[in-house]
Amino acid sequence: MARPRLVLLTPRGVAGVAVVAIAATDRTGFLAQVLRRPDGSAWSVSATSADAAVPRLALLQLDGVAVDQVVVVERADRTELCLHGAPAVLDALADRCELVGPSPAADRVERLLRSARSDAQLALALEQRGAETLAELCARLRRLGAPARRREARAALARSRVAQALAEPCRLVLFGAQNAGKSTLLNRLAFAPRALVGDLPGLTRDPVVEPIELCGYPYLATDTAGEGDAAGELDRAAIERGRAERRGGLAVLVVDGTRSPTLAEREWWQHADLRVRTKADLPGAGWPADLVPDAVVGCAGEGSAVAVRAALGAALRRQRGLPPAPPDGVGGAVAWDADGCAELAALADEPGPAAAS
Ligand SMILES: Nc1nc2c(ncn2[C@@H]2O[C@H](COP(=O)(O)OP(=O)(O)O)[C@@H](O)[C@H]2O)c(=O)[nH]1
Ligand SMILES: [Mg+2]
Repeated sequence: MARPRLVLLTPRGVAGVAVVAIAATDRTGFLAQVLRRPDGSAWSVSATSADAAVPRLALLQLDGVAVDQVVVVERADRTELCLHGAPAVLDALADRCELVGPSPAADRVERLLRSARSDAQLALALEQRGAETLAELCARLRRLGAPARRREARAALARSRVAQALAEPCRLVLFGAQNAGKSTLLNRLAFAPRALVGDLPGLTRDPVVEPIELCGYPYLATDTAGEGDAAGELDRAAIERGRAERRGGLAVLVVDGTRSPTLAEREWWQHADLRVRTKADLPGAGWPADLVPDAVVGCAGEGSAVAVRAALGAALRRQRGLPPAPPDGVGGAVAWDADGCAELAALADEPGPAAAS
């Protein structure tokens, strides 16, 4: 007999309840094998519509041993079993069938629901839980005429970018010269004295990583060792580590705005994703007109944090081309990965996926 397919409807956990579903076509023989009525007599699938969605108690019996009490709900197209979801029970069932987890997209939404750090993330997860799936959306778009299909696919792509940016923190890596003010900036962004600050060059060695939210979008801000003369082996290693951190993240150059940028800073200016002129609360001299920063901040005192966060958050939103963070979800189905975005881009007659940065 072919192994029946059992779909896991709830995320795998270490405890709690697991709900699994078996399709109507697979169920009769399998359920007769593994279920008993509470009095131990044989289980029969009640396919009458009058019984639909009526929960019934049963014993889950594997190799003649009752291992769990389960609630069975029969529906027209499937039977659902609400198990006590201890991993051992699921594993024992998985040995007897093909246990299929939730789709990656559904899993993504469940994880967001459980790990949400803001109201906006929670609202997005709840919205996406009830929204059309991407497959349903794409099937619907294929039935539309070309102009409407393109328009809706483009809107879905834009929604996807926002949803991905809301759900997945973007890595920010602060870099620049020693004493530029990177650690002070990180502390303002974090609303807390996370990194040591001082006039001593080479003070920051290990990267300091802090989850933060700016203008409603989540980030992982990383403070790194300043570029400059390395007094010894440890400082050289710290600078190398900082450079490695920048790969794959948004490189945020921090420049001390009280003096003229050095040649090295002019070089980094070309390659940075975002350029911040700091110490704007102090009198400055010699800032060149040709270097226009994305944000200008003064980080003196903890009281500056709100303004610093607003300035950097707005600059990042501009740099990433993101709208104001929507507090109540994005308004429809989204693609969570590059393949999904490519499918939507094809429906929009666009050349490639708009990957989230
Ligand atoms: N007034 C003022 N001082 C700052 C500002 N940012 C940094 N500093 C000071 O500049 C020095 C170096 O700062 P720090 O954050 O340790 O620089 P880092 O080496 O780039 O991490 C410290 O004495 C800070 O207090 C700022 O925006 N305003
Ligand atoms: Mg530092």
